[in-house]
Amino acid sequence: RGKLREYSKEDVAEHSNRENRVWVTYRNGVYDVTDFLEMHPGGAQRLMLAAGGAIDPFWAMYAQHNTAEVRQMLEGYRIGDLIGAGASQQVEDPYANEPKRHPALVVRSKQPYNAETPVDVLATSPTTPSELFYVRNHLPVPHVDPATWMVRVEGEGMKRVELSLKDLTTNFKKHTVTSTLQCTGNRRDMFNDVKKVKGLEWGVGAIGTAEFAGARLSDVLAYAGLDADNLGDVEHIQFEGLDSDVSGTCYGASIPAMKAVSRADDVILAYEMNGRELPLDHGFPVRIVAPGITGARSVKWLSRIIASPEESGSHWQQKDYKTFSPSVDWDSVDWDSAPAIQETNVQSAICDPKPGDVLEGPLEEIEVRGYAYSGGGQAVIRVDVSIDGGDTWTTAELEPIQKRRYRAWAWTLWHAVVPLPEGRAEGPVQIICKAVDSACNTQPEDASGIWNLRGVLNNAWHKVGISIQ
Ligand code: MTE
Ligand code: MO
Repeated sequence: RGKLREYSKEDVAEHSNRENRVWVTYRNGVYDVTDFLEMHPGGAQRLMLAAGGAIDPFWAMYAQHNTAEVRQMLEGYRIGDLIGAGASQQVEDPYANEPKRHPALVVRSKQPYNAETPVDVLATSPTTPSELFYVRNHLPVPHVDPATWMVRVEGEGMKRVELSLKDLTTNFKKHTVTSTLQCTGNRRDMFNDVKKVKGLEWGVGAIGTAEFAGARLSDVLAYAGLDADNLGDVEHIQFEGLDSDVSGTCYGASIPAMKAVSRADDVILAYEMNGRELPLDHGFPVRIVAPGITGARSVKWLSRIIASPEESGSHWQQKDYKTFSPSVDWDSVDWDSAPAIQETNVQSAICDPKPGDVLEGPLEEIEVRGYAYSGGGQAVIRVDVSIDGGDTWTTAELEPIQKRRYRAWAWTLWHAVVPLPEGRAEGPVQIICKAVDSACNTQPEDASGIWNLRGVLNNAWHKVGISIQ
């Protein structure tokens, strides 16, 4: 290639808006990305954060986007070389201090770290061991000193309060909640069969159940002066985490204030998971656990609680974790037109057998095992299993942890012994499951009618193909 024009950092800095065109640098390359802005997978706004400067720190942060394919695409926008001070400077690796993880976790992305519980151990016990609990991180794991950690509680109708870990553990009653957390993208992989979706390729293992303990959020809000019987303008309780990106934007989410102030809703500031302090990946030292609500709102590494008339303004509340009709795609999506997901739909999955398993025949029956769960505290009242495409169903045996209606926060494990019809003792078998919750909601037969661009809340009948030999 011929010699390219040379630019200094200052030259690049002058191109930080659409009028002057938007330039960025990567290593010692200078790129005019104005025409690429609207095509940026994370949205133009995100790319604008780097306008007039280096994208290197962003790529170090969102390392999953730094692929050969993307770099090649970027090369198409190259207009010159960066010269002078600051050219090709090294970026500090924001992932240099990630915690050690159990090798059995099924990694879906390394940086940020995302991994699911291996299906062999998934739902084999009522609670998931913390080391094998799925991890969903959007950013590098922050390292927090528990001795100096504080949560700031403030906002409409409250006095500003700062609470240390000691305050939380000694001044507030310890409340234990066995709760399932499920990522909004659990089972996303199946959506790709309908039409490609954008997001981590989760199988059935982005879900887990743990015994969490901590201070009730309702107690903490009351302590700060929020009157549960008269919320005034307060509609939402927002949370912020200590994990942040290069621009200083931290992870954030909110839940409806009604849920936050209700004792029966069991939202806690958890400092224990399965009887021990929270692991680093799961929010040490303190996280929110909002049972019955999609995992994304249970903010880890908690730093702030804000009572507000508004929802969290974070990207994850406003521009992610929402559902749309199957006809809405990235070119037509209006994020403001849909509410943020809170309570989730009824779900179930088969964990054993696994896809592709070969069972030794001849067999008269197949033993099937899995989990079922519903949001909003609804209990699971039935799970049906079929091996003939849904013509006939065997009702599974349920092993509920909680049956309390409206407060069934944990999944229900189930197993079924399904008889094989005459003459089907060998060959391929497709096993199907579906659940019914205490609101009598059930799962859709296939994913086409619930497909959505972000690939969230897939709860189509779970189907597992095996064979008997
Ligand atoms: N909180 C912070 N601070 N940062 C995050 O990236 N991820 C959310 C939620 N809380 C997240 C967070 C999402 S999308 C999910 S599904 C759950 O945490 C996952 O919790 P886990 O990693 O403990 O399983
Ligand atoms: Mo999630």
